Amino acid sequence: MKRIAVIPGDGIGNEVMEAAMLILEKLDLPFTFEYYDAGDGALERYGKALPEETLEACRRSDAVLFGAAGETAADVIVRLRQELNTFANIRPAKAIKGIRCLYPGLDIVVVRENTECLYRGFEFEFDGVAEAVRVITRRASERIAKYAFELAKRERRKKVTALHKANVMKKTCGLFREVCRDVASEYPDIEFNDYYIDAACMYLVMDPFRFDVIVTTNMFGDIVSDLAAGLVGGLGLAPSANVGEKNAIFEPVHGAAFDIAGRGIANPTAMILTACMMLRHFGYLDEARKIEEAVERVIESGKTTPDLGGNLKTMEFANEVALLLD
Ligand code: GGG
Repeated sequence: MKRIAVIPGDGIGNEVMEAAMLILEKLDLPFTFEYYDAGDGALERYGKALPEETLEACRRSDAVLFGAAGETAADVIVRLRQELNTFANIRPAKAIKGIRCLYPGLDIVVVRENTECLYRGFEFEFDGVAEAVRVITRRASERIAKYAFELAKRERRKKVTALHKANVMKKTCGLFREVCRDVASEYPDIEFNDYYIDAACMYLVMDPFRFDVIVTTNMFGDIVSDLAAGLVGGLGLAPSANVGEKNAIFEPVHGAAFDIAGRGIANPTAMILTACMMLRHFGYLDEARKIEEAVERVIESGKTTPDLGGNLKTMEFANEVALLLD
């Protein structure tokens, strides 16, 4: 039996989680789902965005399924990734058939280092001066670079591209680039190159097919994965996984989207595809594929949520997917 800690979180997190759970519960797999509180709401209720009980439950669980973080993202999801040492954030940007998007057929994966960089949380403010410390270590850079190459090998991908800004941040990005180049030499069958992050953003918009696997540091990875999601239809479709040696956290790339929260119109596709990443993690490959195909068929038939031009509500979309799993 796998113990899954479910944290709907803030805003649309609650709505998209309900949709994903409808699908997961239909599969009748040996999972127990235990719900925990975290986020802006938890901060109001208990004075802590990540209550101790939630953190302990996440440590004990086989996986965490997370909905969305709001204003307390740094204290909830960023902290959880660090506490659970889920060092690799895998963010695929794959065009779903039937979606009208900028780049049909695109299939790239962003591998984002998840434990350090500017998101380490070392920020200070004194007397009108705010400072942040950017931490990049050889150990974490090597670990994430190896993860990216192993992912490329496993998924039969041909190329890994490292993104950095080593001409300006000579020490931090310089170290990251050096380590990526060293690791690349251990994988002669996989093509490797590196770009400055700014140039890479332009290439991503103008010619994204030059990318396959992207590996980068924490903050660049956060930004570039939103950009990549925009190439294939937007954040409503973008799943992600945070994985470490022991723990794993599965969360859609999107945030709490307070502007549409509570109206039942959020696109649950990212959350459903995130649940599929969790199923794959546990070896349920057929189940994951079946759900992904069902999502694709519903979207291809033109039944979509408003972000994609349709008029389905969140749960109506989930029900359409669930019907195809019978
Ligand atoms: N970019 C979409 C979004 O708002 N995600 C929530 C968020 O900020 N998460 C923090 C992170 O991914 O590091």
